[in-house]
Amino acid sequence: MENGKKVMLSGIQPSGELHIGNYLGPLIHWPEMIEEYDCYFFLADLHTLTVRQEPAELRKRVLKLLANYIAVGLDPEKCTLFIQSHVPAHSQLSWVLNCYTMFGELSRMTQFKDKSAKHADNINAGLFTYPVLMAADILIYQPDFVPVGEDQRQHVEICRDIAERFNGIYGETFKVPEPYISKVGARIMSLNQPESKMSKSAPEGCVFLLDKPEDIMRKFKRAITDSDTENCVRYDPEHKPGVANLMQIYGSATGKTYEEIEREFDGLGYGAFKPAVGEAVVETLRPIREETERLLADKAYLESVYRAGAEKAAYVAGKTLRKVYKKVGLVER
Ligand code: ATP
Ligand code: LTN
Repeated sequence: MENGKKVMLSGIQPSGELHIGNYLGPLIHWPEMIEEYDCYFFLADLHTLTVRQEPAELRKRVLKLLANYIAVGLDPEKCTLFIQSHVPAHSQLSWVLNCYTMFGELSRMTQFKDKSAKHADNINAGLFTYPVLMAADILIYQPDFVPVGEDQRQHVEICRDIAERFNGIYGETFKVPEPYISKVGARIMSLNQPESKMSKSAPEGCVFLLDKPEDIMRKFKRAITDSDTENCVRYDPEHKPGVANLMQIYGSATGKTYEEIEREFDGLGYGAFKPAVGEAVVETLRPIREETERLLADKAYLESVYRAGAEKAAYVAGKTLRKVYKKVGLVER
């Protein structure tokens, strides 16, 4: 805790282009947090290695994601932005925590089961211990809150279990963090398959942050609504998942409630609603796209940001790591 402020931390994998699920879910809320909390936001490049990557592509994506972070409003002067692999203490703590995490608990992780099914030819140990590295990422900064999307709740829960287990054996060492999941936008669904979450691994249903306005409009005009004959904008996720998802996206982009949206499109139908959602998203993303492009042209600036971030992060992370090494009985150098 710095200046008595609560601590907040989160990360995103540079595993592909950011989509509006990543943005309207967790990321959109991060800039407002930097005023109130002591925030750490990082790029989880080590996690990305759990799935085979093209090295040159991965390097480019890291810079792009950093530019995205700054473009959405994460001012590097007001929060700590860094690259996970630049702070080796994460991996060092991860090893220790591996020895306090059970095979059975990791086997229950739904992301592990999903990703093993998707990458059946590469079910590597990193994919299995992914949540332990994530727990290390978190616990090493002693945060109060971890803002993520709904799909990451289980990983924050196992992180809490690991922290409590460790604290139970060695006495108070880690703060046990809370997940921080926004009500609207926590699970944005695919535009062409509203029963599955919008995901980089299914790009057909995604709207990407850097998509051109005409592509965004086309994607929304083609978005699946519902097979009912009602043609009425009404929030009913069970019976009308496609419309509910578009309402969620429109609500996150404009700040309007579901009742306000229903009233706005009363009697107008999907033909008016879908382009309106497209336009709201275009306007929300326009400044982000322009600012990302500007930042990507200034590599020296991006470099200065991640260097300074790593230095600040490493200082805090080092303190926790030393404390942990000492508690478990490793001899100090
Ligand atoms: P994906 O499943 O899209 O390939 P991922 O699960 O590896 O990606 P990241 O890009 O690492 O996700 O996720 C970054 C953040 O975005 C996480 O906090 C995650 O919970 C959130 N997130 C991912 N997809 C969605 C979605 N469809 N709706 C809301 N939040 C999401
Ligand atoms: N697994 C997360 C990315 C991630 C993360 C973290 C999020 C890695 N380490 C620590 C919050 C805190 C994901 O979004 N797929």
